[in-house]
Amino acid sequence: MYEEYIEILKSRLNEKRFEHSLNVAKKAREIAVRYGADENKAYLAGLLHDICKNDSEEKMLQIFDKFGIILDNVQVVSKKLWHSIAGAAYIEHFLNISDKELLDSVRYHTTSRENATLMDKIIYIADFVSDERNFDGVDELRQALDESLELCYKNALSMSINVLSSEQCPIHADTFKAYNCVTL
Ligand code: DGI
Ligand code: FE
Ligand code: FE
Repeated sequence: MYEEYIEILKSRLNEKRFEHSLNVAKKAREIAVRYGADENKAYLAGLLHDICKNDSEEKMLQIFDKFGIILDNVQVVSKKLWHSIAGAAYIEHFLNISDKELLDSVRYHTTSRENATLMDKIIYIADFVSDERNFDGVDELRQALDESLELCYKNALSMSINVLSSEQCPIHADTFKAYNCVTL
């Protein structure tokens, strides 16, 4: 069932990113089982979430152009946000996947968003705590996840905002909106 997608990923991603995608898929399925979401959808969204990560800027700009995607000011300068926007469009239009929940979870896997769905949160978190991640604080995030999805989600958003602001990067409004609407 996933084989055709795995072959496509292998052809589009470098080895490290391919392994990351498999790990995120596995983690997403695990979180979905634990927190009552569709485990197959979570696995597939995890597999595909970084499908455009190794694309050139030109290729992603072509995708935006082809599908009428207009970037806002922060997105224009934050090229690291491009792969999630391009990825969702690629999956919809080239892989013919129409499931909105899956597409949105890929679209918002980097910034998250206001009123994120359970699937959005699962992919956002799985991307953060997948097996190969080893940044400072990742074990605390994994512990938080054992306790509460919301707690882990809030801590991950907070960590992103801290890291980005310490590096004086622009922070997308979707990240702040996501953070502000967590009720904990
Ligand atoms: O694609 P991954 O590396 O697996 O993870 P990701 O999609 O979460 O991308 C993380 C990168 O995106 C990381 O370098 C930080 C950057 N990023 C996330 N949110 C923002 C951002 N960069 C800017 N400038 N603004 C954001 O809001
Ligand atoms: Fe990503
Ligand atoms: Fe990722």
